[in-house]
Amino acid sequence: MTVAARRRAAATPLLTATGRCQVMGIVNVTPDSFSDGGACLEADRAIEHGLRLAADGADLVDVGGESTRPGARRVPVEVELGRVLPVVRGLAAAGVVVSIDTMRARVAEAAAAAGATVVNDVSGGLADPAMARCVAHLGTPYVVMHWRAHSERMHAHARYGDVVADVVAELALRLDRLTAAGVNLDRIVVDPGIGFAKTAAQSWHLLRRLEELAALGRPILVGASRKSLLAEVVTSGTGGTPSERDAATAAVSAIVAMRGASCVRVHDVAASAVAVRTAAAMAPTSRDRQGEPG
Ligand code: PMM
Repeated sequence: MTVAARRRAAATPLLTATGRCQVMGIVNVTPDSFSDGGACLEADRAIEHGLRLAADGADLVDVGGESTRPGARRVPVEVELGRVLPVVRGLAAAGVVVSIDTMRARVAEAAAAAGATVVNDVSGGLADPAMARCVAHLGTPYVVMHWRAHSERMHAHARYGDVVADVVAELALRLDRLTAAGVNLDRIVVDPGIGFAKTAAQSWHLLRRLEELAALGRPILVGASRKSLLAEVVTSGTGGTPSERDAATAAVSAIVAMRGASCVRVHDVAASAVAVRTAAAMAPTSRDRQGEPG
């Protein structure tokens, strides 16, 4: 790793102990993402949106150019590069910490050259055999999500014995394989992959038993924002449009922050920025633990 890359990696908030859960804002430069597809397809609008998320309190902004909605088809690598690179460049130049949401080593590498300092790979290295070596070389923090198959086929893979135990075991295997390929374990963040090859009930189990992911010994990122599992807690009775799930998303952010998550990936940053600060303010202090009055 170069000195500059080491400095960038060290400066990324994902792996820095700040005492509170970090907020990753989402910029999907796609026509078809499930909740915000098409809103940011032009680079200028995507950059403007990313800047707004940073102003709303995002600690970092995640830029993606390929939808992973259930049933989504893959896009050619050139299309993905064309979507994300100007946005990564524009946001990084404005001083925003940028993560690149990609399953492709080529995109991760080009995005890092354009200023991204975190790689967020929903496939945890399974989609592209070149990703492990790429990330090892870049030395950036690497978000390793639990994943079983591409979006077109993922529903057929939502079969588990005990979903939490199976996700922990599969992520542990991923960590072994990635570190064997040269990825620094200290740079890895794990993610249970809410909604990816999981039914709503399975996703709720993972959130309910989030503490069990701590067995992996790595920071935990949770991406539940606007996802379909939240439909059942929306009070409109219809499950709500994706943006009507923002209040539920913020509630999840507060709860998982209190239960040890290091980062939440969300569309509505302002609400979750308040939620994670509320969780931090309510966390027991060492005085509370010793039974001293405040
Ligand atoms: N979910 C989506 C995309 N990228 N990355 C991580 N690490 N975790 C997630 O849960 C995740 C992700 C799909 O949601 P979107 O279409 O709203 O971005």
